[in-house]
Amino acid sequence: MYFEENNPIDVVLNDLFEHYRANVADVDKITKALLERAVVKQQTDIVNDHIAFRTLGVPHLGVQSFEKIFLSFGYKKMDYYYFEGKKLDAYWYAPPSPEYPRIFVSELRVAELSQDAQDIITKYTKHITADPVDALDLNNGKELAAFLQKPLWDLPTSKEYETLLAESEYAAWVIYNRYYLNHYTISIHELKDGYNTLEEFNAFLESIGIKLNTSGGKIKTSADGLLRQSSTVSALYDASFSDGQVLKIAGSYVEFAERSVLPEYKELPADQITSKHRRDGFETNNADKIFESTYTTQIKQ
Ligand code: OOG
Ligand code: NI
Repeated sequence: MYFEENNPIDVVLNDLFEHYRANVADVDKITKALLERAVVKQQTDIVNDHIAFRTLGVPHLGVQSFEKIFLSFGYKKMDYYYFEGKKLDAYWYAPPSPEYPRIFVSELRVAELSQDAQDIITKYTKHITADPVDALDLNNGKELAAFLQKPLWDLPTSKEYETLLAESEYAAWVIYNRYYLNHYTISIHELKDGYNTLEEFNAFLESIGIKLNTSGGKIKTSADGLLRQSSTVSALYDASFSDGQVLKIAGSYVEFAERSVLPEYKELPADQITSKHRRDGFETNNADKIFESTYTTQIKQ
């Protein structure tokens, strides 16, 4: 939850978060435990480092369509990341002011998949012949929020889902989950002593029964050592397919980020440190492992 004002960015972020917490049980589980232990006084004291979305690289969809919503809120497109093994491109977007979360948007390189996988994705997306975001009133927060919950294509069959899953877990995730918020991220460095390092926070999470992503180790560390991230593993949800089959599939997860103070601000007193003094952006090698929070290889462990 963010702010009370009625501007589009707040309406959209609030609505995304409400759907996300209703779907991902770990969100309320973690929040409740933080409140009980008086780590925070209220839910809104938890700082949201960033949120993430996944898209398909086909005409009229993908980053260049999706980003229009957030660019209209004053977000600024920042660095590009490439994930060779997973066939993904991604960008991050800096918020219009520091109280809003960063945004991380990735896109599948659909043209690099097998013909079978491409055919499935094309079957469900070929009716999209104009950028759906262009039809929206970007000043209308309610309309934008509804758009982000609205499926743009039909449900696939369970067999099509399994074909995609065997080749690209990401493709399977997007074909079923669409533009669903993939995760929100708790800023660990903003919490009180005892909880503000990732080692301590992960120990807290495991003590309340949260399962962590272990790909590349529980803590993923950037080359400069200043951005450390960990994440939960998605639960499995019963998903109904167009052929009437129900499969257990991945949904969303929760991430945790610890951003250290940049070397040039090391001498600043603790009470003067704000977000601009900390490591910003993302890190390819961390992200590559965090994507796996929805992958069968992590969930089935
Ligand atoms: C995004 C994974 C990357 C990060 O913070 O580096 C990421 C995803 O799973 O869609 O969230
Ligand atoms: Ni993330």
